[in-house]
Amino acid sequence: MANSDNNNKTAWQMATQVIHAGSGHDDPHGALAAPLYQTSTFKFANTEQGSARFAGEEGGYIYSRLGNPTTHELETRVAALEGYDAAAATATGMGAIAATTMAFVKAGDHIIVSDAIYGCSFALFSELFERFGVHADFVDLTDADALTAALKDNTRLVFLESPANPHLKLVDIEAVSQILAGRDIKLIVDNTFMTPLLQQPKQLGADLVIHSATKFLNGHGDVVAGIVCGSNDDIALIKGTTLKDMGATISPHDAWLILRGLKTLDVRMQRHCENAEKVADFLHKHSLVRKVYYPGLAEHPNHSLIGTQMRHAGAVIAFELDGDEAQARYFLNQLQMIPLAVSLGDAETLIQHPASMTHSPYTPEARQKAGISDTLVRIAVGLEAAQDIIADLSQALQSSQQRWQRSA
Ligand code: 4LM
Repeated sequence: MANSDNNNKTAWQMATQVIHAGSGHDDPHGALAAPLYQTSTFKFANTEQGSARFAGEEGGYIYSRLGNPTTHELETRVAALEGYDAAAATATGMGAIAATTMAFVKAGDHIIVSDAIYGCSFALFSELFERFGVHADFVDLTDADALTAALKDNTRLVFLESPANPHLKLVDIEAVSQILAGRDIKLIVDNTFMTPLLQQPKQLGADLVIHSATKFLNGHGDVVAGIVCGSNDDIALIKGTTLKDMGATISPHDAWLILRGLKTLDVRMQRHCENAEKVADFLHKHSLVRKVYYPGLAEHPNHSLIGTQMRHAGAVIAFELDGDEAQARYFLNQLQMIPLAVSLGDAETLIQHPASMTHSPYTPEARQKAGISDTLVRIAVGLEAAQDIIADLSQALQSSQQRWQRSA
């Protein structure tokens, strides 16, 4: 029996919602897990039915680029968690950002983007859209006056990440939405670092919420995918235009894997967050670490948003070593358990060098302006025992220290 009224179960705790909310699959055999419809196309009973489906006069599936029952199950599940009517799952997080933005802009339009975001999002807004006549201004959205000054008559959307990749700068989302109130401007929040368990941008005024589902939502490092959540009208526009015709559609198998991952999102996030607190504390106290960027630390400039905008600081930490870029690279090369890899939200703790990796699409000037230095290291804390993560960081820091002392 389909749990068709599950979207209304808002009284459930999030731990329950990640398992039940939005589930609507109706398998004739009563399968508990959502069935995987690994099919590219769907048979019509006759030409009348086929034509009616294409004309939108009859529901039902046509072709998996346009929709698929496994994908739909993922969409209703994540939409319910984020508190929206609907969602569109995409091939990657970048696919979600591109498809969403393109659904709402045309040549000559203007968009405002937060000054610190993921490197490929920066490239998309600063280079690719520019080629099609859509200009983006990168603005410090923590500064209300700067946002107000950047608004133009042709501004169509504001895009932000909070916490920002890679150094966890926070934007007061509600303050931004209040400035945009009454204007025909979509506020789009990339909630990848938080998940709906830690932050629900809809409650803060966001029109659309995007995830790289590659990260915490899936949680197992075996999928690249994205999703955008919003109103029925906005999602219908994205599905009916950019997704349909450009085809950044998710594979049903990837949707199925994310459905599997979602069930443990609550317990995973708890461990991720507990571990991150311990790692941040360790780094903060270490003599070789010059600065730690983690909103959970009292010294973070937006620490007060913890407990209001966001329930927890999350599991991504950035830090600066007390040395130069060569020293930062030496430290990264000494790690034994922690893989040197981009991405985040996996069981494995992952560590990387943003300036030469995730944020290499920035120009050096743009990186400097956004505060992404060459000595910055980003760690996405995983699910291992915190003491083992800390032991690996500790031995790598110690060996770096010895090497620097030798060469001093
Ligand atoms: C990374 N990030 O940081 P796909 N939005 C945010 C992201 O961090 C990312 C994307 C979108 C990293 C990938 C290598 C806040 C990606 C893009 O990779 O297209 O699913 O998501 O390490």
